[in-house]
Amino acid sequence: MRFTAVDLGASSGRVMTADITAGTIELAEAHRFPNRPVRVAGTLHWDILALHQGVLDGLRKAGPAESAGIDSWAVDYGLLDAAGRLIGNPVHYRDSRTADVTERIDPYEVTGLQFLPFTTVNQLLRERLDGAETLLMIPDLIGYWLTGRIGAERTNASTTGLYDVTRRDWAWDLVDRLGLPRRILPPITDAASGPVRDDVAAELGYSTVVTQVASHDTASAVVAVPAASPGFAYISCGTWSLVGVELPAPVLTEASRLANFTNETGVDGTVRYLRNVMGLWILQECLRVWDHPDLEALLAEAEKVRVEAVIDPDDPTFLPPGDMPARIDAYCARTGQRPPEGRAQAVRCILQSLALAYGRAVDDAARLSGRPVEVVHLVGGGSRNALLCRLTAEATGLPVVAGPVEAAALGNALVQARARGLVGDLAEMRDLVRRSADVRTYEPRGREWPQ
Ligand code: ADP
Ligand code: LRH
Repeated sequence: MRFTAVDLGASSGRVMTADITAGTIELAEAHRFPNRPVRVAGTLHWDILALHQGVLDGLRKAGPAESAGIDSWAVDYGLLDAAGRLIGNPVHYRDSRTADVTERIDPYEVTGLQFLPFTTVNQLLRERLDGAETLLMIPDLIGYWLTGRIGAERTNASTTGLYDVTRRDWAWDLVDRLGLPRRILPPITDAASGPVRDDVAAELGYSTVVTQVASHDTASAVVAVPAASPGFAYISCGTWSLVGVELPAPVLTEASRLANFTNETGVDGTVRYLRNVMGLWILQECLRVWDHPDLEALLAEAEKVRVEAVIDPDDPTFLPPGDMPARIDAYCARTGQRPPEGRAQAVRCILQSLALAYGRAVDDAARLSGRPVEVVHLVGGGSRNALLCRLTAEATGLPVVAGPVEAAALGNALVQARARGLVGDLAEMRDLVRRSADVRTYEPRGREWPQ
């Protein structure tokens, strides 16, 4: 059976077809389009209409399938008025409107979330909500435009700072305490599906059903981690790196809060216990500032150089868009280190620093959850970066299994296949990925760079 996975990442959107049988899964790219944020009158927005157009173009190119599913980055949302029209254009989580947020407002023991300044709740408190009737997270918004159906998909709802991770419902007491209108939060859904609107079917040239998947891209990516047993950590490695373990229940201890670990909801009641690491975003911004040199050639050069400097990728200076090479230099000056010289050294400095941050996060996840970790699965676009994978094996002291690259799209398609009875539980879905995906293992060796 053929399924279509729409996966909107912070750097690109893609529409993939997945041909799934009881024993195999074959993924192919139907369409890829850049996700280019737009600054308007000082505010950084997602170009939501261009993204929606990319989805329509992709669905048209992909052609008919059993169903389609949508996932995207978390946290961000659109607001609808009483007539169901979008009010304003969704704001990007890297916009400066939350730059002054330095403390959490949602209680850790309720939401279980790490502190991130741009969490939905912090954005909402800086938003005019007078005319707003409905809040839709980005995949729910695209789903609404395709099908006319309104709902809050659970995995994404769990990233808002307004979700009670234990009671598995909106944290209504918190919503009331913050003075946010209850009406804007739609019912939380786990398995909603429905046909596309007639006008959408006319535009696509066929009709299809949109099946609700784990619409938070990280939740979908973790579904497709090809782990064979529970003792694994994952690094979902794209624009962000999400580093942690999968658990049956949240960890809401004080030690966990202090280590800034999050408990996001996954499929089948699982918890993604992880920390956000700033990820390849820093490299992406360097490439933009350097006018897009060839990444693979640059990585080959970075293999050959040595550099001492280490940055903390999670330093707030690296969050907003901007001149990352200059910020790395400034960071090094501030911390008494010799800055990297030239692009290859800068790239190596970023990758070593990320690998060290991954090492800390994997250690913390294992220690705070009590879950032993024997292997690290690195999935997403970063799994194509052999140097990063090797450094990660060195920094964690564990074998790193790299791939699949398009984990989120695979997880998206697998959850659709399950809705049609083609596959069973998480273990079965992962078996299928293990049998079909291209992965490469990097064994740990001695570290070749300073701590
Ligand atoms: P997102 O879903 O956040 O848009 P992806 O999972 O698509 O991110 O990953 C994008 C990242 O993958 C890029 O920033 C880049 O660093 C890395 N990447 C993509 N292609 C390659 C490649 N050929 N070699 C090394 N790294 C790559
Ligand atoms: C990764 C991701 C991550 C969130 C961030 C906003 O794409 O969804 O899980 O923290 O974007």
